[in-house]
Amino acid sequence: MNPGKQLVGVGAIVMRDGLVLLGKRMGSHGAGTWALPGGHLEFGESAAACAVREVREETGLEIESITAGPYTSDVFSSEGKHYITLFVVARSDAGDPALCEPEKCSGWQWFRWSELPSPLFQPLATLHATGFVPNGAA
Ligand code: 8DG
Ligand code: MG
Repeated sequence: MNPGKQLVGVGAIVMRDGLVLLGKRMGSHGAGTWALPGGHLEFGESAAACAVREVREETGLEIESITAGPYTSDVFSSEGKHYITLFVVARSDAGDPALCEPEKCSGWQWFRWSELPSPLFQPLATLHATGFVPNGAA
């Protein structure tokens, strides 16, 4: 067991024209998988504020109409990590996503929720498998 190692992450489901924004992870656990923009919830931070901050840091995009989504619980056994992921759903209406952290992400792309690429980062795969569909998804 790994007491005290459970962490909270936020995954931002950023929608535009019915599509959702994903980036391919590099250099950390889940390397090579497609993930939502997101990251660790900081002390005292709301999930919505974390989503705004992480999306801005990672893509340069601004998000709005932020609503709370479901959460998932995922154990990454080989890394000994256990994450609770809080998902938020938001919209981004303008601008192209920039590769602000090229050492962490190899590229951003828009996908239909019904045609997500593979492999998916585990928390997103878990969420997708529940049948959850974000509002406004094509
Ligand atoms: P930070 O430490 O700067 O806050 O995070 P980061 O540098 O953006 O690292 P990250 O690996 O992108 O995210 C931190 C953790 O958040 C990641 O190790 C696992 C967790 N996380 C989830 N779900 C999701 C998700 O859907 N997307 C992203 N990007 N991270 C997630 O638990
Ligand atoms: Mg991140």
